[in-house]
Amino acid sequence: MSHAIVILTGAGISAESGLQTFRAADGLWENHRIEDVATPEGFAKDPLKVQAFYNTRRQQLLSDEVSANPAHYALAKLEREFPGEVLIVTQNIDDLHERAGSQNVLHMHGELLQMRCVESGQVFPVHDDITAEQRCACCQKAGTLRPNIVWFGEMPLGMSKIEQAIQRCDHFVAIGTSGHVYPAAGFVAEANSSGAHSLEINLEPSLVNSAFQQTLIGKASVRVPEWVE
Ligand code: BV8
Repeated sequence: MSHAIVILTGAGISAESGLQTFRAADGLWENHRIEDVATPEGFAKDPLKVQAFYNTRRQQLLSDEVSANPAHYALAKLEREFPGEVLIVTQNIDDLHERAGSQNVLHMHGELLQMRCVESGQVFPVHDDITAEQRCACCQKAGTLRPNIVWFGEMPLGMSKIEQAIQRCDHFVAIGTSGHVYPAAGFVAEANSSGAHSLEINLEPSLVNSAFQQTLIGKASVRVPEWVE
């Protein structure tokens, strides 16, 4: 039987790369709850505000201060050396797993460096600001571009692929996620019922820590390379 590992990562794996986590910002941005800004309703109500929120985070991600950290590199090494499949299901919208060399990465909440045409659903790479006046390459209309990001109330990406991978895996590892957001926080229960060994690596026990068979507490940049070794 081929071995397979599913690794679920959250904002905590990118914290030491200089990217803010949600709970550290106690879910706030310019005194708005992320859950209120990162929603289709928030975008419909004030697209400029929401675009500005993501333009700021994109600039931060592309700045020289932000780079992959030892946790990202350890997972890329695991993918190269493990004699089976390693799938990273990330809730993060940054590209730090890819910068560290991981190839089998599924961004279930979308990607900050992509935008999507609301008319056609076509996805484009983006490396600078998205503005309201910008004409879309596919429909030539201004104002039809949105961040290719899954907002609260929207269906996460790749769910059937994720569910199949979890059913098949024999190791399920969650790294740097607080267990607040579903359906990601429910994956460990699925992994346990498909007989996988479940491990949580986090700075503190998550809201779903009791569902994990094993826990490693500590910083991802320290614990993940230790675990990969
Ligand atoms: C959906 C993109 C349905 C945006 C994101 C009540 C019960 C259950 C569910 C719900 C409910 N009410 C509403 C829902 C659904 C909702 C939800 O779960 N809400 C929560 C708030 C209750 N979920 C959804 O809406 C999802 N969609 O359910 O669709 C559906 C079905 C059919 C058809 C249509 C729809 C969509 C959720 C996706 C939202 N988008 N991101 C953006 O990024 O701007 S979520 C966003 O927040 C992140 O992507 C991430 O997932 C989440 C933050 O979570 P974490 O990654 O865990 O980060 P956090 O800061 O919370 O934790 C960091 C952890 O790291 C901490 O534990 C910390 O201790 C640790 N840490 C810190 N430093 C380190 C560290 N660990 C190690 N080392 C360190 N150095």
